[in-house]
Amino acid sequence: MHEFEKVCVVGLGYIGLPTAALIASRGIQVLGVDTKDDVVKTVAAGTIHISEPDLDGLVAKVVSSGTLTTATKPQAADVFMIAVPTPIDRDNKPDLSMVRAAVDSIADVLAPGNLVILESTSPIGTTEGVATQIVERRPDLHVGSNGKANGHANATINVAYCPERVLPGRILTELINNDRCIGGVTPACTRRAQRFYKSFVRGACVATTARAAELVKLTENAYRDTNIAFANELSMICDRFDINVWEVIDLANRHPRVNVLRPGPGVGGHCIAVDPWFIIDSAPDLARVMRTSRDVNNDKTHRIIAQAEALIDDHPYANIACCGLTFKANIDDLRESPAMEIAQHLVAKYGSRIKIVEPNLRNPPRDLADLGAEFMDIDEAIHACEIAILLVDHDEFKLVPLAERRHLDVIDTRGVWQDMPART
Ligand code: SAJ
Repeated sequence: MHEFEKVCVVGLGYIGLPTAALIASRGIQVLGVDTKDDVVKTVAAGTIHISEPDLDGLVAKVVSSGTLTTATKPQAADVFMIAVPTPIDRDNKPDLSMVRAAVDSIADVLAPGNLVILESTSPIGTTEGVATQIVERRPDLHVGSNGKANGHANATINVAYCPERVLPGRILTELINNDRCIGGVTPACTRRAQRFYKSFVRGACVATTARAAELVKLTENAYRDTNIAFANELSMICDRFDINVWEVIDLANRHPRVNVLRPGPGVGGHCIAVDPWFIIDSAPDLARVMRTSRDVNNDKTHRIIAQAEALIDDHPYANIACCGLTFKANIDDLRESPAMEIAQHLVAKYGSRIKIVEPNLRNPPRDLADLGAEFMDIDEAIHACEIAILLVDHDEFKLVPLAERRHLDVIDTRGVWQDMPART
C-alpha cells in the first residue's frame, strides 16, 4: 500500500486548486474542500473559478477521471493540506481565523498516522500553533515522532509547514519545478512531509524547521517589497530633479553587482503588499527597513494620484485614459491593485472624463462603472483622450507606436512609453 493514497486539500483558491489538481494528476485520490458552495460546485463540474493558464484543462481531466472530487467538509485521508487565505486586518495584523477554522474542520476526521501540512503564508510560530490546536481538540493524538520510544506508537500524527512560492500566471510550472522548503514541528515530521512533496515536486525539497520555513516565505516577499521600495523611492527622487529614472536604472544596472527593480504605481497583489506585515507585526522594533518599505510603496500610489490630479486640473476639458487596472501585467487579478486604487480615485473625482482600458477583464469592475467610468479599448481611448495615465505594462500598451500617441500628455508609471518626453 502506498503511504499517501488519499489527500484532502482544504481551500480551493489560487494555491489549493492547482495543488489539488496536480496531485490528482499523479493518480493520487484528492478531495478538494472549500467552505464556499459555489466554488465546490464549479470544480465538481470540471470547471474553474480563477484564471490561470492550463489549469482549466487539468481540472477538467482529473475531475472526469475521478481522482479529484470536492466537498464542503473534510473527510478521512492520509494527508491534509491547508491552503486558506491569511489576510491582514485593518490594523495590518495577521488574521489567522481561516487557518484556525480549517484546523477545526479537519480535527474530527484526523486519524493516527496522518500528515497535516500548512501551506498558507503565516507568521512565525503558526505551525506550532496548529499542532497545539490539534491536540487540544484531539487529546487522543500525539504530534511528533518516534512513537514507539515515547509510548505513542498508535496515536502519532505529523505536522509541517511548506510555503507555496508560485508566481501567478506560471503556477502549474512553478508548483512542479520550484524548490520547496519543508519544516516540521519535529525532525520526523519534516522527513515525512519531505517524502510527500517528493512524490510530485521535481525541485529540491529542502528540510528545515517549521519556524524557519515560515520566515523563509515572509523573507522572500519582504525582500522583494524592499527592493521595489528602493526603485519607487529612486523614481520620486528623479522626479524632483527632473531626471529620467528609467535611464538612471538602466545605466546603474550595467554595474555587475547592481540590479535595481522597476518603479511602478505602488505594489499590489495578495502577497508582497501583505506578507511584510507578518514580520513587522512580530518584531515592530526591529523590522524598520521593512516597515519603511511598506510606507514608501504605499506613498508612491498617493503621489501618482496627486500628479494625475495636477495634470488633469491643468487641462479642464481633456479626457483621460487610465491604462490598466490589474496589479501587474497581462493578468486579470485586481487584488490590492494600486492601479485600481488610482482609477477609483480619479473616477470618483472626474467621472466619465476617465476612460478605463483593461484588456484582460471581460467585465468592467462594478464599482468603477457605478461611479460613471467609461470602458474602451486602447484604440478608442487613444482617439478619445488627450491625457493618458499608464498604470500597468500590459503587452497591448507596449504595442502602441509613438506616432499614435504623440498627441497625448502622458504619466507613464511603468516606463513603457519612454520614447517620448513623459513624466513618471
Ligand atoms: N512590481 C514592481 N516592480 C518590480 C516588480 C514588481 O512594481 O520590479 C510590482 C508588481 O507590479 C506588482 C507587485 O510588485 O504590483 C507584485 O508583483 P510580483 O510579480 O513581484 O509578485 P506576485 O505578487 O505576483 O508574486 C509574488 C512572488 N514572490 C517573489 O517573487 C518573491 C511569488 O514567487 C510568490 O509565490 C507570490 O508572491 C506569493 O504567493 O507569495
